[in-house]
Amino acid sequence: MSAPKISLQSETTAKSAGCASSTCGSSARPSDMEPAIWEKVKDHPCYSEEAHHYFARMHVAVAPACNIQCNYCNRKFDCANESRPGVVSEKLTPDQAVRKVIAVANEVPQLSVLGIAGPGDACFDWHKTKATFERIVNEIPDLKLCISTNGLALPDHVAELCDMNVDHVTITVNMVDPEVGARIYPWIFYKHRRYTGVEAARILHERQMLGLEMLTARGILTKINSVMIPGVNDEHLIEVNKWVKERGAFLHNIMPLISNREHGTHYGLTGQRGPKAMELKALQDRLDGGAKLMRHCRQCRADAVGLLGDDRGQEFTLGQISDEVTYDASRRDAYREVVARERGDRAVAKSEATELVKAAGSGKSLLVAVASKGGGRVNAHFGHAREFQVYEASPKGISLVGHRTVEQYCLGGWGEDATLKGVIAALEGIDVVLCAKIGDCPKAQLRGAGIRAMDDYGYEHIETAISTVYAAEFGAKPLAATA
Ligand code: CLF
Ligand code: SF4
Repeated sequence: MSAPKISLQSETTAKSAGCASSTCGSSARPSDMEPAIWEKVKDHPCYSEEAHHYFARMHVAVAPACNIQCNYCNRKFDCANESRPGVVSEKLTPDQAVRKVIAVANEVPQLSVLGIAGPGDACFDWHKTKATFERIVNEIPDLKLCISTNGLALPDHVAELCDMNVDHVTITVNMVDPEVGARIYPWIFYKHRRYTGVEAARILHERQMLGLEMLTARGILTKINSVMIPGVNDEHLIEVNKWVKERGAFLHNIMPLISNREHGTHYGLTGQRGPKAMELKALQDRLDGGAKLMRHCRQCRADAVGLLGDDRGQEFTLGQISDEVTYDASRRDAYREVVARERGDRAVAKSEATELVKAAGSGKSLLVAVASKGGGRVNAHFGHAREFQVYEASPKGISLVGHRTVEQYCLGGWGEDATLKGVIAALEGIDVVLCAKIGDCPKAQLRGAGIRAMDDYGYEHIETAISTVYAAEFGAKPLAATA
């Protein structure tokens, strides 16, 4: 049987000139990362920003029970179009989960990680989490296993996580001061007892720190997720960042509170607002130099499937999966070979782009929103984008600093004015939009809002396109002229 034909995405390489660099097959490991760590993160879309352009995760919703209550959570509410942790369309038994993972692995060659992120707590609902992982290790041994937990039951399962080769654990830590915690957690259930108030928050805090220390001691990479709740813990997250850095956290991911009245959460019902995109960025910028930040989180559903910015979960509901599925590794294997070549070329392009931006010596920064379908390229049409990746170009280089979710503006060849207004509002603070194609009308309306939209760099590597715009803006020579 011949190997299946796989490309990154048909549009991704449409204008690339083929493999011109000498880095084909390069692992493109960043210079500041040890080889053993790179091996663990290079295919994990959450732990490596670079990997998220190429690789996908899937969550299986096998763990519905939870041992605490967070004021931002209501697991009864479900909307298939919404992306928010704890939200799920159907809960699965471990057997159903294994069937679904195999079906997805056969269809989504980018799949590299299986995560259990609820819809309750993966460590509290431990038997289902463990049963699922044990079966998957036998079926698809190279799939990375990952869990997300509130941390209360985590210390009880660290040894088993180690035994199952789970390399990646996320703990949600919203406070290190129980007084702050009492405003986030009304109760916890611990050792057959219910605790409330400051006492509940103190126990949770101690268990979270113990779990983190145990994972660090065993070399398991631990990411800390924190929900930024304005007026409750926003300033306090600076302290949280220090604590988790001292205890060996690999990444700190600060996520905006999602709070709407219709979600029925305590915060939603009491009018607690979430932060604006620029408030989140300002806090993240203040943490520069602390625990390394993750800035590309998409706040996934507990049944998400696919690249981080492109949830395909609705294509893989149980009703769409046949009763008998057998794993076929050929598509995933072929895809990995393509990615190895592509990421080597991208590393060269990124390094050249960074040099160009630094050489401009302007001292200015530019916030650029990019429409991308993956592969690290400017390859989505403005009207088709459901999110924009936000990059900052500054004398320090070019970095991904977040994303903005939008409603798709163009459906079936025409766009709604009201939708466009929402897109423009979501792009607040952005200087330039880069996309593969944009019409005159949205371009003009963006210009009216002070945002320049360009489709001159369609299908380029993202960093190459940004550096060319930056150089043109601030007076340095464009990349082509320096080659
Ligand atoms: Fe899932 Fe979480 Fe593992 Fe990733 S998600 S359990 S670490 S595989 Fe990723 Fe989603 Fe953000 Fe989580 S983008 S919410 S950080
Ligand atoms: Fe909801 Fe997770 Fe909090 Fe449990 S830990 S209440 S599932 S957000």
